[in-house]
Amino acid sequence: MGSSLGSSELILNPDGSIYHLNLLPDDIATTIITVGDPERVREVSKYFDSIEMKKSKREFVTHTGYYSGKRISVISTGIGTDNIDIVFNELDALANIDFQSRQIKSQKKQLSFIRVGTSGSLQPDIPVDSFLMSSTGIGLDNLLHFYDCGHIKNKEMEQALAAYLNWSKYNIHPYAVDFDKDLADIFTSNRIRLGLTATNSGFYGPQGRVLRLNPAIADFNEKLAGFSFGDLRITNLEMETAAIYGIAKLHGHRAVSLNAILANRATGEFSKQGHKAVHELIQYTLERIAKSHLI
Ligand code: R1P
Repeated sequence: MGSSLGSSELILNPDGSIYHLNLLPDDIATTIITVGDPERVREVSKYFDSIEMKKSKREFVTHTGYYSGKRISVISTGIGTDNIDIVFNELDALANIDFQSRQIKSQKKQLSFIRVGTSGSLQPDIPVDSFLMSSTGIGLDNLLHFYDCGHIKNKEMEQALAAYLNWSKYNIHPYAVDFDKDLADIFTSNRIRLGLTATNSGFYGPQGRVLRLNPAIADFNEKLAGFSFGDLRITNLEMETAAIYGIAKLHGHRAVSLNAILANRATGEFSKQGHKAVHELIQYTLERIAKSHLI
């Protein structure tokens, strides 16, 4: 028997639910769609054949139901890798920690995470409203540096990135984590391209946007766009994927990130029908899950 987790380590609400997500272990399915926007949760669950559970707290809205015989949870993470740390640690706790004994279960449950998010392209030839699956998440934030994670990273890519970017003088130490290939196979088709997705900790300066503040790195997006690894380029920039890949893999879960490209940062274009593109990606995701081995 391992030692039990203390009450400031594993924080439970008075009803026994996990601290931020406000969920009980039975509330979640093993297939979990994550979205950034809390409003997008019902845009996913409106396609479900039945909804068994709806709960929320802060920006974390969760619906669980059935689509074509598959039990699916959809949860909003809000924006950013700091929220990913909370959501993914708490979802793992719901699956793999016994809340009565406060001990880690000996038999682990593996969850499958599918991010359905939005993103900006860094390459002029990747148009707005297209779909992109992230084969690797490249973290420019620092979340994964707080975990013992050497064994799950794509070290070859990390080394190539560090040498190419040479951004340690800005305290940027990129980490690279790959998608789960088996899970990705479910979503692979000629409708969705593959790319390397950079994840950063902000929307403006950390994505090369200049409103009134001067950037520390003037050619930030162009430099990212110039990196290639084999056939793959850094294609897009958003705020969650690398952290999702990292925290999911560290827990032994599977993750894939699907992006609707709403902006093209290289051409300056922004989608005029972003809502439609996101809806099509939601439908694509659900149809692929329906036809898959996921339960
Ligand atoms: C920024 O507007 C947000 O949109 C993107 C970014 O990753 C960030 O969370 O994704 P979502 O639309 O999934 O939130």
